[in-house]
Amino acid sequence: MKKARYLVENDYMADPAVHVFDGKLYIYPSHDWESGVEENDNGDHFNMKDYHVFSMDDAEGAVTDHGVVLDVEQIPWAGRQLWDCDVAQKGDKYYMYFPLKDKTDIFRIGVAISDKPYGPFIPQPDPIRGSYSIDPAILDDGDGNYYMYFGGLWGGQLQRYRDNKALESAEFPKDDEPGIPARIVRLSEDMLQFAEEPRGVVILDKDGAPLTAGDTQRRFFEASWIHKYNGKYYFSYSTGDTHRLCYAIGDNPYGPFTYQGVILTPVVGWTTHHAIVEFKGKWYLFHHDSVPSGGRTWLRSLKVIELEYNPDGTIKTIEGTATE
Ligand code: FUB
Repeated sequence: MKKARYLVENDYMADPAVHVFDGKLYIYPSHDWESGVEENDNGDHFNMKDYHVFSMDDAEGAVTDHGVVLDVEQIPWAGRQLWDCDVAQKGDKYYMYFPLKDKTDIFRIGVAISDKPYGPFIPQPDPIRGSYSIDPAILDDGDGNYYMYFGGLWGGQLQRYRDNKALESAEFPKDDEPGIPARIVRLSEDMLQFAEEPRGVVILDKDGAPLTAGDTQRRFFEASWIHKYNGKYYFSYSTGDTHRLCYAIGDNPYGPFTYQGVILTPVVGWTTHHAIVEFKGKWYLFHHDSVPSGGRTWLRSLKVIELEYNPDGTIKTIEGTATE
C-alpha cells in the first residue's frame, strides 16, 4: 500500500486512534459533521457530538462501522465538542478517554467504559480530576503501567496552564524559549484517574537543547501519539500551524525525546492527526485529510497508508498528498 486509501466513504471521520484488540484493527475517530458553526482560531467549528467505532480484519480489506458508541447527550458534565479520543484495554474492560468542554467551556478529559472494543461506552459521571486540554493518547507499556499523553495549543487550551494550574489568562513563551510541551501522566490502577501530577514531554534537538516556541516547523502543537519500535519510544505529534506530523525518539515513556524528522508532509485541510500501529507484520499510518469535502477543514476523511522504517530506526517521510 504505497498510496493512502480512504476508509469511510459515506461520512466524515477524523483524528484516528488505532489499536489491535482481539486480532482486529479498531479505529476510534472523531465524527465530523456540518454543524454550521463558523470557522475560527478557537476551533469552534469542530463541534462534534458523538463517536463511532470502526474495525478491520485486514488493513487493506473492508471496514465495519459499529455505529454510535458514545453520545454527548449521555455525558452528565458535557458542554460541547467531543474531540480526539483513544481507547485502552485492561483486563476484560475497554476504557475510552475523550476530551470535551465542560459547562464552563473548559476542556476536560473524561473516561467511558465498555466490555467490548466496539462499545457502547458508558461514561463516568465526572471528568478525570485535574485533567485539562485535549487529544489523549494512551500507552499500554506492557508492564502493567498505562500512560496518557495529552494537550493541544490554541483551541486546545494548553497555553492556559502552567505546572498543572490554570493561569489567569493564556501565556505563550517567547520565540527563543522552550515550546509549550505535551503532557504525560501515569494512570491509576483502576484507569479512571491520574496516578501522579502530569509532566511535560520534553523534545530536544540533536544538540540536546529543547525545541523552542519559535521553531514552528518542529515544536509540539497537538495530536500526540506514542508507539514502541525495537525497544524505543516514538512520540509523534502535529506541528499545528505548520501542518506537519513529526516524531522524536526516547528511551522511556517520560522522555526526554530527541527530534528525528517529519512523518507526514501537510495534507489538504488545516489539521493533521494520526495513529501508528503494527498489524500482521506491517506498520501503518492512519490519518485524515479534507480532500473529499473539497477542503472544508472541519469535514475530514480517514485514510491509511503503509509506514516504513529505515535500517537505523528512522521513519521514511510520507507525502500528505500521496492518495490512490
Ligand atoms: O478534531 C478536533 C481537533 O483537530 C483535534 O483534537 C486536533 O488534534 C485536530 O485534529
